[in-house]
Amino acid sequence: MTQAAPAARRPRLFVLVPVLDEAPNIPRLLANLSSLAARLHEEMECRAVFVDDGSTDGTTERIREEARSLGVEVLRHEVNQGPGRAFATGFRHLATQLEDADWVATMEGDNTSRVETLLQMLVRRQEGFEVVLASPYMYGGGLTNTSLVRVLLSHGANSLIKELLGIHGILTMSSFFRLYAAPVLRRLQARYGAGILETPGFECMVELLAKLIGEGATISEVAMPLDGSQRLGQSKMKVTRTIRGYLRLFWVGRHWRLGGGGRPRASSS
Ligand SMILES: Nc1nc2c(ncn2[C@@H]2O[C@H](COP(=O)(O)OP(=O)(O)O)[C@@H](O)[C@H]2O)c(=O)[nH]1
Ligand SMILES: [Mg+2]
Repeated sequence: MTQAAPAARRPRLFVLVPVLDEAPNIPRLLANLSSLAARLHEEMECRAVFVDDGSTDGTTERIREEARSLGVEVLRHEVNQGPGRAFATGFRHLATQLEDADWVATMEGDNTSRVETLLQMLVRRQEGFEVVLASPYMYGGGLTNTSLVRVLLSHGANSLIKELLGIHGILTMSSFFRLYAAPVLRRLQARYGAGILETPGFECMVELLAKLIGEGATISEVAMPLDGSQRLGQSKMKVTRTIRGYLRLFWVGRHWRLGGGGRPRASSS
C-alpha cells in the first residue's frame, strides 16, 4: 500500500505591528490583514502579532474583538517603552517560532502601510532578496497629507543618517514597513542575541538596517505612497524624543558598522 506524502506546511508570514492607542484604526487594520490572509492563503499562512505598548484606549480589547478568523497574538507592555522596545519584544517572541521558510513583515498600526504594497514586497522574495523596504523616497512613492514639519524632519533625518552612518544606495532608512526573511533575522539573533534592537524609539529601524547591512543582507526597495489621511487620530511620535534618539544613534551606530562582517549588497529597482 502506498502512503500519501504528508502535505508540506505553508511558509508563515508573521505581521508584527507595534501599537500605541490605535483603537480607532484597529477595525480597518484587521479587515485589511484578513483580506491579505485570504489573498495569500494558497501560498502562505498569515498571522498577526501586535505589541501593545501601554495603550490606555482599549487597543488590545479592540484587537481581540475584531480578530475573527485571523490568527492574532497580542503581547503587552504595561507601561509605554517606545517602538524600539516593542519591536524587540516582538522579535524575541518570534525567534522561538521562526522556521527557515517563514517571513516577518513589520508595519504601522494606523493603516498608512498598505496591504497592496506588501503584496508587491512579497514578489521580491522570488528574486532572492532577504529584506524588502517600503520606500516613500523612491520614485513612485511619496508622503501626502503629512504636515510640512514632519516632511522636513523626515527628509532631513533620512539624508543625515545616510551620511553619518555611511550607508549608500538605500533610499528610505527609517520606515517601519518592511519584510524580512526568517534566516536573516536568525543570523542577527545569533550575532546580537537579545540585543538585536538596543534603541528604544523610532530610531530602531535605522539600527536594524545598519545591522542588516553589517550582516551582508540582500536588500531591495519597493515604492510606497504614504497617505497620512488613512489614519484616524494623531501621530504618536514624540518629535523631541525622536530627535534625541537619532543623536544617540549616531554615537552608538559606529560600532554596528565596524562590527559588521558582510559587504552591503543594496539594490533599489
Ligand atoms: N509599541 C509602540 N508603538 C508605538 C509607539 N509610538 C507609536 N507607535 C506605533 O508605531 C506606529 C507608527 O507610529 P505613528 O504614530 O504612526 O508615527 P508616524 O507614522 O511617524 O507619525 C503606529 O502603529 C503607532 O501605533 C510606542 O511608544 N510604542
Ligand atoms: Mg504612522
